This record gives sequence, C-alpha cells and structure tokens, in this order.
Amino acid sequence: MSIVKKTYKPLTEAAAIQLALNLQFFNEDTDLTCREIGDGNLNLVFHIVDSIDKKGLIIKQALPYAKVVGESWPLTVKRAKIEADALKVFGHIVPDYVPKVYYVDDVLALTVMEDLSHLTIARTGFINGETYPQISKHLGEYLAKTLFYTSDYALGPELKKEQVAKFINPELCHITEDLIFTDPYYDADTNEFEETLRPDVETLWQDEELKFHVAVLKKSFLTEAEVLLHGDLHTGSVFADHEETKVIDPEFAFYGPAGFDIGQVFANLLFQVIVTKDEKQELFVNHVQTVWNVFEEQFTQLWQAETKDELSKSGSFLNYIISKYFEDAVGFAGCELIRRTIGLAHVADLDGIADDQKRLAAKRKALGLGTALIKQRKGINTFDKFIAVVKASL
Ligand code: SR1
Ligand code: MG
Repeated sequence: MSIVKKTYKPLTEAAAIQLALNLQFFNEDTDLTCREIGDGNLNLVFHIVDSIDKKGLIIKQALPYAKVVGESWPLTVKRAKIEADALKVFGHIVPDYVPKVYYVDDVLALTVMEDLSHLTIARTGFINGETYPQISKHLGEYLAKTLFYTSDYALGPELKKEQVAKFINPELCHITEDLIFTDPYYDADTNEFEETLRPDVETLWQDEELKFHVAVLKKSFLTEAEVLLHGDLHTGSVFADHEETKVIDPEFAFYGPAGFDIGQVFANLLFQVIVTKDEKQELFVNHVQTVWNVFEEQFTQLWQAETKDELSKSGSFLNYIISKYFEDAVGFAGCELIRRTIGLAHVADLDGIADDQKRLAAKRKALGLGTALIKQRKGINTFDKFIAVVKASL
C-alpha cells in the first residue's frame, strides 16, 4: 500500500468546492458556486455559496509568495497557521469582533471561516461615503480587550512567554520592518510615488531628525514584546456595516508594542480626515477620539479589576502604561501615514482620488502629518494636542 503524502498546492475554485464538500460544510446534492475574491496583497480567498439556501463559506489560502509583487517575492505559507491561531486567541477574547474559524489545514495553508459577505471592507465603505457609526466604539473595545488579555498583566509572565514563542513570525515582521520602518526613508526599490512628489520625498530622506525618531520606533517594534498584536490593523482588515464590526486577516500577528495596533487604526481613520471635509471630516476626527476614549476607559477597567501583577496595581503605573501606549500609537500612526503614501502597498483613500492636484495635495498632507506625529509624539501627550496637530496639517 502506498501512502500519499499531502503537499501544498494552491486551490482552484473547483478544488475549493470539493474541499468544502469533503469537509461536509454542504450537502452533496446542493448547488455550489465559488469565486476567488482575494483583493489583498498576499492570499487567495474563495467565497463559496450554496445557491439554494444562500449559506456561504470562506476558504482563505496563503500563497507561497507576496501576490502584490509576484513570485519573485517568496513568502512562507506558515503565516496561515499564525493567522488561524491568532483568530482563535482573538475570537476567545472578543468573539463579536472576529470571524469564526471552522477548520484549519496547515499543509494546504488554509483556513475555513465564517462568510462575512453581508459586510463591506471598511476602507471601501468609507471611500463610498459610509461612516459606520459603531466602528470606532467596537475597535476601541477590540483594542482594549486584545491588548490587555494577551499581556503579562492578564496572562502572567510564564504563559505570556509561551504565547510569545507560539507567535514568533519573523518573515512577516521583516516585511513590516522594511516596508514601514526602513524603505520609505531612503531610495528603496519598493517605494512608489508620483514623480511630482519626489522633492517632498527627498526632503524626508534628508530629514535626519525624522529618521532618528523612526529608528527609535523601529527598535520598539523589533524588541518590545508587550502584547499579541494583529500586526496589520488598517481599515482594509476590518469588515463593517452600521451595527457590526469584524477584524480579519491577522497573519502579521506577533508579540510587539501595544501602540502599533492602536496607531494603525488611528492612521487609517486619519486618511479619511485628510480626504474629507466639513461634517464628514469632523465625524472621522470623532471616530479617532472614540477609539481612544473607549480603549482608555475599558483598558483601565480591565487593568484595575484583573491585573495579576502586584506592583502594577498602582494608579501611577497604569497612567504610565496608558501614556506610553498613546505616545507609541501617535508615532506608529505617523509611520503608517508615510508608508501608505510613498512606500509599497498604498491605500485607495489617497490613490483613488482621480484629480491629480487634489490627490497630490492629500498625499502632501499625509506626509506632513506623518512627519509631525513621529517627531512631536513626546509633546503630544493629550488627545487634544493630537487633534491640534492633525488639524494644523490639513
Ligand atoms: C508585501 S505585503 C504588503 C503589505 O500588505 C499587507 O497588508 C501589509 O500591510 C504589508 O505591509
Ligand atoms: Mg492583510
């Protein structure tokens, strides 16, 4: 008898249907359709729908290279396991805000999960005029709970270190270290920007003070294993409608500085502050404020009720932690604003502006705001000061 060893290969739409049937997610005699709908930078995403009862399913599969660049950029498919494991951790902590995981195959590097096609990717919704009234409250709660319950202060130091080991994610972290903290600050091949922006970009490359501060933030990302991060928490990683919010795609998860996830949420809402006007703009400023207020309030309650560390129970230590997370978040938000404007993997909030002058003006604002947040983050020690710097850049 020969034993056939299962090996990795990318699914086709027909193979995705067959897998769903083999796993008995659907009846054999039903009518299934499947479309590959992956529009992100890295993965295949199969949406399977039962045309009779309209029940749906998602199969997400990692490709062995970065789709955004092509096969010339090999990338570990082990990230699928990191993502599935992170979805399980976050799903345990904040079940309302994470898709359900039904099945994982580490060899095929795939996860079968809840169909969220009744929701829209938040970035797309925002660009099309949606404002999602609950999204900032939900993201504030998501951040408070995930960043508290994965920390030393909730898990205790031994269990936390086991989790750090489980979520070692070197290749994906390396992408972030390059694309966010390195490449935008010199003439790297990965950068992408309009030639008209070159003088603005060269100003960044020559700004030694800015590069010093980015190096400090990069050191924090490299070395500070504070909490289990989502690691790529931009508005393209969030599904939403008026009532629901779901955070997807944590393949960049690892133990890092808490302010990184908060900063990415800030920055990606700030793109909408930059590209909108009047009441809409105020609404997105309010979203940023709500994320922070809800985070601060709920994180404080969790800390006061549940910290396991005796010395950390003092109010002044909690204040120190919250101030540190805020300062870090402001700096990381600045880095995200800059990388999404001139580095690899842009955002449609900016690139989708058809009018050249308006698009370039928005990009200059993003670069100016990013620079200000990074350099001035130590002085930006209240939310009001943060918003004053944001408004001064518009
Ligand atoms: C090569 S991956 C480029 C970007 O896509 C992901 O969503 C992350 O943001 C990463 O930096
Ligand atoms: Mg992603």
